[in-house]
Amino acid sequence: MGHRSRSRHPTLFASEAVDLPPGFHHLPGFYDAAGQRSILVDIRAVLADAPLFQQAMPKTGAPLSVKMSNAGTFGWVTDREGGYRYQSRHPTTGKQWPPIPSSLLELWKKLTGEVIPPNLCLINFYDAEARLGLHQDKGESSLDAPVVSVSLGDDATFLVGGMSRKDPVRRLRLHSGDVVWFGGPARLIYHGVEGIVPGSSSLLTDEGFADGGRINLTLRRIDRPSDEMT
Ligand SMILES: O=C(O)CCC(=O)C(=O)O
Ligand SMILES: [Mn+2]
Repeated sequence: MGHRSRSRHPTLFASEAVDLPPGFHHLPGFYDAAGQRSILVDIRAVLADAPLFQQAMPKTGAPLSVKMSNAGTFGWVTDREGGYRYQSRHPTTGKQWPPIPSSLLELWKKLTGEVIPPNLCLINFYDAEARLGLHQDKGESSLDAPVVSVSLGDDATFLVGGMSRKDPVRRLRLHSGDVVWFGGPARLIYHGVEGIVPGSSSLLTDEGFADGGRINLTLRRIDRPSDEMT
């Protein structure tokens, strides 16, 4: 296999991305069609209790293009006044987040071998215009525990960077049913979502999510006693 020359942002898709960083795992097709539907049933129940909501950037209040919700003891929330934070309640309903579905707790254990379960499941919904800029999963999330993420619905172009924001970025095409997880030396890797490929999967529309799009579920562990929560 010849080496292709590397531009600043080389385009590499899953089958070519043989040199993912140590600690970064991409499991294409981890869930088959039935497995994907089953997870979506669980997520639909979570969203019925904790609907997707509009996040906003700290200070500017600029809206995030990705709509979000959460399950677990903590949820990730951001708005102009409060900035990025983890909190126990949904910002618009005021209710505690529903529990993380057991299917996802099992996934976490199976993949990572971690004894302590995740206590946050961020639910990201991407429509045709949504994207997520390069970032590290930092804040109060535990650096000892990995991050596990499940893709459902339309394909996404996932960006895998390095430990510095300036490091070259490679593009990884994520399909419905793929799982990505990263920990150890890759725990603080820069990553993001450049965009989705609208209409590339019928999973969400088949399951009654009228607008199609992509759902991503991100499991993390937050190291903070729950009695300190807002
Ligand atoms: O949507 C994805 O695949 C990644 C989501 C992500 O990085 C995050 O929520 O922190
Ligand atoms: Mn992330």
